[in-house]
Amino acid sequence: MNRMLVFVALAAGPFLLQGCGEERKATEEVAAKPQSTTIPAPPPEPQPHVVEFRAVGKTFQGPSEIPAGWTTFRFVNASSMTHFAMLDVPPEGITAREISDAVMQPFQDAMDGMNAGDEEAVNAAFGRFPEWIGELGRNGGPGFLSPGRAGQTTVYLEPGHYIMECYVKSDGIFHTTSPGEGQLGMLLDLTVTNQNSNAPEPQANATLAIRNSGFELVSGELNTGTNTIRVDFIEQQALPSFVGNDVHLMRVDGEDSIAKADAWLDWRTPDGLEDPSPVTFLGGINDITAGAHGYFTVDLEPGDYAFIAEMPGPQAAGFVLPFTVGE
Ligand SMILES: [Cu+2]
Repeated sequence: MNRMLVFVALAAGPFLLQGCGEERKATEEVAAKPQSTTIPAPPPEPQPHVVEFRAVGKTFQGPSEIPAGWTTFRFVNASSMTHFAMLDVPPEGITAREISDAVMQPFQDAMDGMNAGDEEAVNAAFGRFPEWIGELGRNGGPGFLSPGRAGQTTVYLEPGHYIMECYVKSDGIFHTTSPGEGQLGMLLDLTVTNQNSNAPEPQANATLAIRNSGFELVSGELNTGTNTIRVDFIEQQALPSFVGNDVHLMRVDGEDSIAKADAWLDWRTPDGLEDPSPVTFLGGINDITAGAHGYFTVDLEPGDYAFIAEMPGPQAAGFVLPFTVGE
């Protein structure tokens, strides 16, 4: 068949089909008539858009592409370690592989130097950071979560490229550090498409404000059962630990729980961020730009808890807010 014949056959196709279906079409119209008098059903309520990511061993598992808009990250910690899932916004064209080589390896070398008390090695490692490190942005993501738990954190995602990371340590090695040539640690490329999920913003029962001076519960209260906490990042800062303001929820089981967590949350010390964590973490939300906000949802049993930040000395800085939930 030459090209012209193919065209003729395709063009004739629909007409031939229509001819065959004429009789059936008339019958359908009669049957459909009573329906035209019924009131059309209201459009379904927009539902939260939930994406699930799992921590398995020292890896992230989850979709590589998700729609834009309000996105609820259901983070399942299926491992025996504490993890979190910070969302980085890398400079244009920078992938997880490049971050691994150019940023995470120098961080590991610096940590090794700190543990060895070798200041020269620490400075040499920090000196290897690429120029673009200052352009690395952050967009929240689930906070610390103890083994076997699931957490829920909701953030607004613009279309673009994100990288999920967890830099808890095991045996002095950051989870972000490549476990071997060509392999990625806890770093995951995530593409947010131009399509918007149109998911609604969550409804919160309490609002926590974050300023550079610390936490303040500005409205609502925490109750037994399910709580959704809105977190307003009113101010953001560059801390000496290279990160900024965030909030995590911990259980206060004993008198020294807060002191233990306070010491653990500085990754620059040998025991800092080293798994296992000294307290139980129930989730939270990582750094977001000043002026933005996000949410996290937790189920609380009666007991004592505290909001706490991942930074050097959170308690002295105003970033510990204890609270009690009654029966
Ligand atoms: Cu981890």
